[in-house]
Amino acid sequence: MITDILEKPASSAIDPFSAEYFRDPYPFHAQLRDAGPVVWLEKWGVWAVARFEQVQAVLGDWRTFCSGAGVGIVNEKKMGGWRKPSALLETDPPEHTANRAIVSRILSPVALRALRATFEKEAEALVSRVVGAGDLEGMADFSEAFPMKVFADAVGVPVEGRHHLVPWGNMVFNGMGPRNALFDRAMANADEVTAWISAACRRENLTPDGLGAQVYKHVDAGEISEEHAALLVRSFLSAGVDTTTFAIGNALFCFAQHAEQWDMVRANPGKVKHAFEEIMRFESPFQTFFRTTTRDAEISGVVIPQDSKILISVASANRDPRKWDRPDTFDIGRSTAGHVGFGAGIHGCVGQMIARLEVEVLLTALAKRVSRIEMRGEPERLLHNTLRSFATLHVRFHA
Ligand code: OVV
Repeated sequence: MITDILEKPASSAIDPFSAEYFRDPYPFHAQLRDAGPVVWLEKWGVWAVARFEQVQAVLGDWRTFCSGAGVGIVNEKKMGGWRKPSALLETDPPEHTANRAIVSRILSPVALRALRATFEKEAEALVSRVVGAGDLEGMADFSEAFPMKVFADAVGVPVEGRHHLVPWGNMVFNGMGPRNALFDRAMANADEVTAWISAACRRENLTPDGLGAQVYKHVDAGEISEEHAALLVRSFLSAGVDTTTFAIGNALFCFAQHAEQWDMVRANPGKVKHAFEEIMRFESPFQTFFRTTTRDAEISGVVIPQDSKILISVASANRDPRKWDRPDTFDIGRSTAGHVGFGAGIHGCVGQMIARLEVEVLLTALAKRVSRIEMRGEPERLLHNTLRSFATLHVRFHA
């Protein structure tokens, strides 16, 4: 029990779940960082950390800042959530450790090597379809099309009904926010979408050689139950589509706006890998999520009571001038070491290697064929409780 209040906490009226914030979060990030190391958000009655140092500290201390009460704004231990908690995202050690070990092996770099050739072939095919094809809607026709094909194939999801993965991702990630209009809209068709997802996670509906089927090997080995395997497969479907779709969209936007950076990639395709890390820093697709205090906790001298929700803005940490030089400059030549676009600590993105593989392969294929990514008209910003990208992004890929 901490008895001395060391510092008076900063307080802010900023609403990180408002349309104004989603349209341009960066000035709000600066205000939150400057307000203090941890800030009370009056509108929702939760805390927020927006500086790099404190974001890293919170993510590094799962004993104090747990995930088992959910990583959305709702305390799922107290209130219950809208879905059964994820066995990976919303658990703490020791349960988390065992689940993570299973998925981590399935998604390890060595295990993923077998996927590269197929991803490359599909990337070439997609790029061939879009290059010189005139005006395209870069989200649906490109950014979403790729993961929906290669990731869904890799997991081994049925082709029929696959479109349900998009509204499901919308439910999962908007569902981490408060009960606002975005939340309600995402849940509008929840029963039908959930039914399809549940079925897709079952052994008999997965291809026998995919990543999903590999989870069921642990059932055969007597380690986990059939239901538990289905829940782990659900994590692939929840975390693997929107995140990469939106990362690709953000990449198109960054390179359309910074043609000289695209020229650098084209001049040296070996730079693609690193360029993706800068995209993850500069326009992190997964912007915010929560932790919950397991006890009275101290952050830089401020006492946060037990059972408090803390918003973690990885997006803000990735642009904190206390950490980064010229944080608001998109520069594929900079060091991106330490960015928290994939999170950090024991919950750091377990799928980051497959995400990197997808984006690297796709941007490499694009760099070979496309001299310029031209934005056609104003992109339409996606208003979303946790993810940052575009609803529509009209582009033209010049040969
Ligand atoms: C990282 C992430 C995001 C969304 C859902 C999940 C994980 C999950 O495990 O369900």
